[in-house]
Amino acid sequence: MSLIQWTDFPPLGDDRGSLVALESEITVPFAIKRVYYIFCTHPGVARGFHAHHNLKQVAICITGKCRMILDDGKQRQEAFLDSPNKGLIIGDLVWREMHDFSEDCVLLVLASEHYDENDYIRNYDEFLEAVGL
Ligand code: T46
Repeated sequence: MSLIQWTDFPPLGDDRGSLVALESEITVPFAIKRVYYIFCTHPGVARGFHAHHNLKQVAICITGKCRMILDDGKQRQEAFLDSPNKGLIIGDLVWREMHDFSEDCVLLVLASEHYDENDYIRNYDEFLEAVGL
């Protein structure tokens, strides 16, 4: 099974320009409790390197691009985020890393839960234990 699952946002633009609507529990497959965005990432910086016990997210590159690695402990796959028209769905207990941010990258993330540092697994060995490997 592929770890890389996308949700597509229908283009609603017209001859004036582009428009995308993100709809909770419709094109975003959960009720959105939190929105955050990552931008002005310094050159060469990689982020993430953790998993979550209970957090579903959709990540959308609004401008620019970055590369996301998802890892379920058995397989490691990568996705290139470079379109405001599609979101990468990231489920529970998936290790994620973000690399190769372009200077103009704005990564918007929609989350199913409020921020909770206790939900993070920031050690890869603990992550493998959590997924039963
Ligand atoms: C994820 C990837 C894709 C908060 O206080 N509230 C928040 O909602 C978030 C997301 C972060 N923070 C604080 C926690 C840290 O002190 O902001 C700081 C940076 O967070 P972190 O190092 O976790 O950032 P990333 O870019 O490594 O990871 C983030 C999300 O935290 C994470 O859930 O899946 O983006």
